[in-house]
Parts: sequence; structure tokens; C-alpha cells
Amino acid sequence: MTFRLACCFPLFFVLACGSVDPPSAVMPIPSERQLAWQDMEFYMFVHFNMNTFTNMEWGTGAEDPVQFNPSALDANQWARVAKENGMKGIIITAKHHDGFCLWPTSTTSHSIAYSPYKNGEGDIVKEVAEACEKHGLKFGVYLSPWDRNHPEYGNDAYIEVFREQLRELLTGYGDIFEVWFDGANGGTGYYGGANEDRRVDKKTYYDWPNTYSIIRDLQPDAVIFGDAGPDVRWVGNEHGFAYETTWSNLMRDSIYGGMPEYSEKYSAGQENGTHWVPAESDVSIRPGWYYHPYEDHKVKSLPELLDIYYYSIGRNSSLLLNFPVDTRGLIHENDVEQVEKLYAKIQEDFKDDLIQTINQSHASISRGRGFGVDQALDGNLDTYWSTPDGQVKGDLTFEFPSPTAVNRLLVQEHIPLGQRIKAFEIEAKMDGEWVTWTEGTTVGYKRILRLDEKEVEGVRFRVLDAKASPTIANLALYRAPKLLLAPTVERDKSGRVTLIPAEENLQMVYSLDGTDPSPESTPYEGPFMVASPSVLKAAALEGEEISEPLVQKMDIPKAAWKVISKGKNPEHLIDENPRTNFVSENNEAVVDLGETYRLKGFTYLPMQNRYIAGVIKEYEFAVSRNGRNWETVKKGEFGNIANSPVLQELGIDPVNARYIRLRAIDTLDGEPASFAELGVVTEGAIE
Ligand code: FUL
Repeated sequence: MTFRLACCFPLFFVLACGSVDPPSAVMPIPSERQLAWQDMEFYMFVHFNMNTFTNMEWGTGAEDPVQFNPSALDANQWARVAKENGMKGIIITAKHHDGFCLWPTSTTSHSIAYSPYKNGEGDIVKEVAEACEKHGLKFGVYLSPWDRNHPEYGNDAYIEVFREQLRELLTGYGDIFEVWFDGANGGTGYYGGANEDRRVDKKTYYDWPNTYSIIRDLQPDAVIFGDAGPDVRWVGNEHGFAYETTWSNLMRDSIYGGMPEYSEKYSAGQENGTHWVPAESDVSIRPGWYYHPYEDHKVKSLPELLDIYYYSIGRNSSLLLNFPVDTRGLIHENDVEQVEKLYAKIQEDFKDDLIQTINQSHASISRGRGFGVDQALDGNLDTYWSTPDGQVKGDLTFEFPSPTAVNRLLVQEHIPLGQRIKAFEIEAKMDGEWVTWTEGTTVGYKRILRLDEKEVEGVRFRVLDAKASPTIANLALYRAPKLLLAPTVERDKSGRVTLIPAEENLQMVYSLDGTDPSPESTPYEGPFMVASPSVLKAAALEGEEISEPLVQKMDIPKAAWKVISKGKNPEHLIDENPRTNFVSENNEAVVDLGETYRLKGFTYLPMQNRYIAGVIKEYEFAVSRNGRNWETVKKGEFGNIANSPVLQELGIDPVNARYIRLRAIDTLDGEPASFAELGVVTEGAIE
């Protein structure tokens, strides 16, 4: 207990006696470099390298530097996108697993210096470093320890090459805030022509302590990222999600990069961890880390990006959001559009801190002068509310002058003294009663709770358990506007339609007669049937405001259809599920529609998997009335399907038919034809 009694004698004594000692640190605590990094929260990853030009995720190392040739590279565009959307730095893949170096290194000829880019005079690491400097961003480098090109990989000689590459990057490009080491290490590769499998002992091969000391010497302020740190750890998945319970502490000495059980056992951190090794959530804005034209339509949606934001930054982790720069050397327009939406929404969600409107706040217990509840509300992370030593529980209560709608609570610990809180509860005051709103475990640097919106007279944050006196440096309340996005739609084989809101509890309306949805349209109250060809238009509603509509054409239900062709998972051809596929054994899909319809077109949804196979390029569509005599009614090519594997809808001259057949004359990759879904466009049943 470090309270001192207030005295009323000379000024000297008043000052001395009025002060209260801060709680002592709970180990482990962050280093200065880690504290500076924690403040960044959100920064950009750029995967741009040889793979961009070979359309691969992992190059083998056998690529030729002449293949690397961006046509309109502009690192300032990357920096602008980062800066304008709240990111504080950029980490570039200076060398990925294929070994190609984006700077003119002295260590290998597998580099930009031997590429046509700027006639071998280019240095993209430098271009990015300069763009960061110009836009007030921090700069970091990804240097893959694994090198599938280098002939010496696996031998001691390579370690010297790797270290020299590190020295070049750490001395030639100004201040570096983070050095990023991947856990993927060793395996098959080109290795200077040996083309073999080279395994390494991930724990010992790189002699990490001596490799790290190069970084400490040359860039003492840089944090080092690796699966298990030493300064920043991997979150253990590539979805960008940290955990409800996320400790910044880790038993670092018993964990190493590439450890097989890492994700499952250690990625959420450890309450009793010996070192401060906070989590970083790395995730790509598209399915792939590298650019692939066929993913242009797969850039993450705003609801997906918001989940990532709240599940990373909102769960005591930083967010490293990847942009797969394209073959021009630019961040693609679709990706820019999505990150702009994300940033605009975050700005909107955290626009007004409602805690500024409370008329009463108090703490059930306080450590004393300088550690009151006001220290959690002053916008200064260096001051905080805390309790006397030995008191691990305490409540902070806030009351509004009148009922106020709240749906976000943001809370931060004073981490220079270590992460402490183990359990908390949030209560809402409604009709004069305090009721539990939600419960949680860890807080750490920052925790954001997305709460069901309530009109509350007050909010109480209760620390239920902590490792020692809790510290709260910041507590804020917000009412984020609902995400007014059109719902998504699912329809089953029977024609039953379900609308899925972009955000829980959002009202939805729809029409089936072609009219634009309005607040007067049919309210969505649960799944409904669409049994005949219709155009569904659906929108989300909040008060008088309405979202853009979702417009989806729907045809006859597939309940009575039968798949006649053979292959793998024939039922998936007509299950209305875009994520499952039928792979035909003879390159065609034949369906009996159950009765004769007047057809005016057909639809083909190609495989939607991350890696596609058997997508039809050249097709022939035939119909039959009896399943024996077939008439080919359309032949051709699905234009641009390689780059844009979206739903293909083709019209035909109206014809009566009961059987349909889509045959692949050729697939993109020569693999057996695959189908996510086959459908028809009808004029209606005729018999
Ligand atoms: C992974 C790598 O293997 C991917 O290619 C990518 O660089 C990602 C960030 O880390 O482990």
C-alpha cells in the first residue's frame, strides 16, 4: 500500500504528501521500440515481387529476372493509399521465398539489377522507402529466410548471404520500423539448378540470436517480427483475427518460428508468458497475398474488412493489411475502393466519444490522487485509473443526463506497466437497474467491444480479476451507425430465399415485382418462397434511410431437377451453393429439369475456390425434349473467364426443352470440367 496521508503544512509537504506512487510493473513489460510500434496499430503490407509476374503465390526459385517488369510502378500511389486510409507504415516483400531481390543486392544475380525494369538500374526498396518518407509513413522490410533460388540454401554459406542481405537493407534505406521474418522455411526448390528438397532445422539453422544482433546494432528501434517474436508475434492465422483472450505475454524462449503446434497452442499469447511479444494480425485484402487477375472480383467486402478491424485492433493486436500490387506496379482500383470504404466507416464509428456527454462518473475504488476515474477519460494514455495494491477488482461507473444509444466500448490498459486484466464485465443501466451487457477477459493495449445497441442511462465497466491493480488509460463509448449495406441472399433448391443482413438486427425490405425497395416494401420477417422467375430486390433499412438495393434474378427452383452426368459430387451441380463443385468425368453436365420449359438462356457459375481447376473456357450448350435427341443451341467462349470467374449468363433463341447439357470443349487448364452451379433462364413452364 503506497498511499500517503494528505498533510496541511508547508507547500513542500503538501506536494510530497499528496502524491501516490504508481503501481509497480507486472512483468513482462514492453520495450521502448515495442511501445512505439503499439501506437501504430494499422499499417500496410505489400506483396509485390517475382510472383506478381508469374501469377504465383510461391515461386520455385527457377524464375528468370527478365520476367520482372512492372509497366507503371508508382510507390507514391501505395503511400497515398496508406496515408489517406489511416495506415502508419508500409512493409514491402524485399525478398520472398523464391529469392528474387527487389534491390540491387551484391549477394546474388537473382535481382532487379538483372531485370528489364529501368534497364537494371531500378531499386524498388528505395522507391518505397522514399515514398514513405515523403508521406510521413514508417518503412519496414520482409526478408524471407527461405530462399528457393540460392544454391547454398541449407548450408552455412547461405546464412552469410542472408545476413549480408539484411545488412544491405538495414543500412541503405533510412529508418526501419519492422523487420519481418516468415515462418515458412525449407522444402523443395530450384536451389541453383539442384531442384531438390532441402529441409533445415528451423530452430537452429539461422542462428537467430546472432542474426537478431545485426538488427539491434544497425536499427535499434526496429521491432523484429517472427512466429514467436522476438518483438512481435504472428497471430497464428491469415484471416486477420486475434482472439477474445489475447495476451501480449509469451514464453518466448520455448517457442520458435515455423513450430508446427504454434497456431493452436501459443498464438493467443500466454497469461504467464515471460516476455512481451504482442500479436500482429496479417491478412490480405484479397484471397491471395500476390496479385492474380482472377481475384479482381474477390476483394474483401466492407463487412469482412470491418470484422477484421474489430477482431484485430479491437482484440489487442495490430493490423497488417496486405495489398497485392498488380503487374503495373499499382494497387488495383478495386482494392483502393474497399480500403477507402473501410476507413470511412471506421471514422464514422468512432466519430463522437459519448463519454464526453456523461454528467457523472465515479470509481468504486481508486489508488488515490492522480489515479482517479478522470485519468481514464483525459485522452492521455500516460495517465490512468488504478486501485490500491492488492485490490484487483474495481468498477468505473458513468451516467448520462438522459438515455443514450450506445453500441461500442473501447478500453485500453496502461501497458508500460504490463498487461493485467483477466476478466471484466460491462453493465448497462436501464430503467434505473444495472443489468449485465457483456463479459470479457483480456484488454491489453486496446479492446473494442461491439455491443448490441441499447438506450442506456449509464454504463459500468467492472474489472473482475487482474494480475495486480488494474490500470485503465482510456475508456470511451460510441454509437456506431449501422452498416447500411444491402443484404446478401441465399436460395435453396426448393426456392426458399433467406436474406442475410450486413449487420445483426438490421431491418430489411424486399420486392419481387421489379420495384425499387422503399420503407413501404414488404418487410423481411424470415425465409420466403420464390417459386417462379422473378427479380428480387432487397435493401437494408434504418429509419428513413435505405441502402443501395441488392438485385438478383431468380429462375425456377431446382427441387425437381436431376443430374444425369457422372463424376465427383453430381449433387453439387444444382445445390445452389456457390462454394461446392461438381467435377464431370466426361467434361459435360446433363440435367433433367423434370418438365418441359421454354428456355431463353442458361447460366454457368465457375468454381469459386481460391485455386481454380477445370473452369470451362470454350463451351457448347445443347437442349433436348426427350434426353436422346440433342440440338446444340449455343457455342462459344466465356470471354475473360480466366481473369473474372464470375456467373456467366448467356441468352439463346427461345426453345422448348426438358433436358440441358453444357459441354466443355476446352478448360482453362486442361483439367476435367468443373461446375459450381448450372442454371436456366426460362419463360416459364409450358405443359
Ligand atoms: C506466409 C508466406 O508463405 C506467404 O507467402 C505470405 O508471404 C505470408 C505473409 O506469409 O507464411
